[in-house]
Amino acid sequence: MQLRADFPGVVAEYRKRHDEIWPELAQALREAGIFDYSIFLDEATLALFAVLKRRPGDAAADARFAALDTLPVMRRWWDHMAPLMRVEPGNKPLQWPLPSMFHLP
Ligand code: RM4
Repeated sequence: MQLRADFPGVVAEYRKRHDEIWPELAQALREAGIFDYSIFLDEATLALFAVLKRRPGDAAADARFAALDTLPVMRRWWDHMAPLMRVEPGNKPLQWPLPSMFHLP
């Protein structure tokens, strides 16, 4: 994801809004099987790197994860965050995959 450099104080505001994440959104993320979710900032480029972990083997949680983008609370959150982030039409944050370069299990 990508923060917008033209929003004054964007880094502090992005952190503040996530420190105050809506309980309803946190609950939806957990119900989608997410048990560990972090977002890191590249301060030089304002790129955000998100990594989340999900519990395997729960088909209902898998279905909720697949449907996360359609939830009204997620859409409201995206609208709330859109002034701070580069977004697609509909305000979903722009996202792009990062190829794995190394993994030592
Ligand atoms: C991010 C972005 C993601 C959401 C997290 C909680 O800024 O909106 O879509 O999953 O917040």
